[in-house]
Amino acid sequence: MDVRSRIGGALDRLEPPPRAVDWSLFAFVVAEAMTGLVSFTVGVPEGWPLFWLHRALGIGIVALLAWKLARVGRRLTDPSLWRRSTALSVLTLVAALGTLATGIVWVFGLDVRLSYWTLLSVHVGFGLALVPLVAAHAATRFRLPRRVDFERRRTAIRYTVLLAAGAATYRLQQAANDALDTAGSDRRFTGSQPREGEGNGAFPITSWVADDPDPIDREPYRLMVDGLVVDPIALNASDLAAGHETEALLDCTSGWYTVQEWGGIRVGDLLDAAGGVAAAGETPGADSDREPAYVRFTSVTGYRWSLPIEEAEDALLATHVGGERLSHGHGAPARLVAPDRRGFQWVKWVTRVEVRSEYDLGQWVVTLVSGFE
Ligand SMILES: Nc1nc2c(c(=O)[nH]1)N[C@H]1C(S)=C(S)[C@@H](COP(=O)(O)O)O[C@H]1N2
Ligand SMILES: [Mo]
Repeated sequence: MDVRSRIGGALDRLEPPPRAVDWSLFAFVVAEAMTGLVSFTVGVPEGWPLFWLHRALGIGIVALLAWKLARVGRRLTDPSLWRRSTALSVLTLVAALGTLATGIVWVFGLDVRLSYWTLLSVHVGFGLALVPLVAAHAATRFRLPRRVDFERRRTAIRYTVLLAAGAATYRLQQAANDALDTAGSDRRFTGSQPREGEGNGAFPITSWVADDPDPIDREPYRLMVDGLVVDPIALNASDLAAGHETEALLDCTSGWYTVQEWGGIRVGDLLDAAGGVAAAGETPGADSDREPAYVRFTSVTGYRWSLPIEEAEDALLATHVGGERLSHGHGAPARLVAPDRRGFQWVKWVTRVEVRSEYDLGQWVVTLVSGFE
């Protein structure tokens, strides 16, 4: 047997039965949406396996889609086979190809922009559209999976090989990036591309969804420090420039990162200025038995995020970047600098710092809708 037919034979053995291909595509797309969304919250290098899983699954989808198209492609190309559901199939295919293509181009480090969207944002858009499309598409030709399609040992081997081949392909791609010295080789483990330079002009101004407040006047500006603290206070803009400096990496989920020197006040010092965190029983009033656990940072727009107290104390409320006073777009007079957290958690235009006892579930919604009328 020559090498060609050997590889062909191996590929044939790897190919799941038709119904299993369909169900696997559905499961892989759902898994991609989940790993993709969860990866948005990961900023520490130990989180790398999640990103690798996302890439391996994506390459798995390429293989599954190739098998599927080899089987049913004629239903799309031969007009006599068109049915009402064909339009949906085509739409689903377009979304799938769009997601795959943007993902693949992204790993090569190409920095194409569609207006102010990075290719990674377009990838996310296609991916989010793909989930309901795949679900609707599956519903038009629903067939329950059968036990014979997922015979245990073969299934386990098949999917292990598929994912391992996906991871190996990604590893090869990285080697190609390094060898060809493409921009892709400078990417972080999160996939983000570097933005070099220092200060306000060195990195983009990014609002997560719709936040776009008017510039804040420094004179009337006050920062409230309250909640479970001993002596709630209001500080003005110059109180905040307390001369603490820290280098930290901002990694935005739209696919870029930058390392900057941030200046401002340590949040721990800020809480000390308010008499310190009040232990349970120390605050007057009805909620005196609350145990302080989180510090919540709220923007003038309502956008907000909380950090566990210990982490918050070491975070910075920044007034400066790269030695310059923060520009309005980057969050003046003060923005949160939360090392190891993804960019969307670095609240800009902070007007309130509040010690709380409870986890703030609402922040997940508020960051998506703040800024809308
Ligand atoms: N109030 C507020 N803070 C915000 C955002 C926002 O939309 N509103 N966007 C976040 C996102 S998604 C990122 S990546 C960083 C970007 O900071 P930059 O605009 O200074 O680059 O700010 C974060 N802070
Ligand atoms: Mo972001």
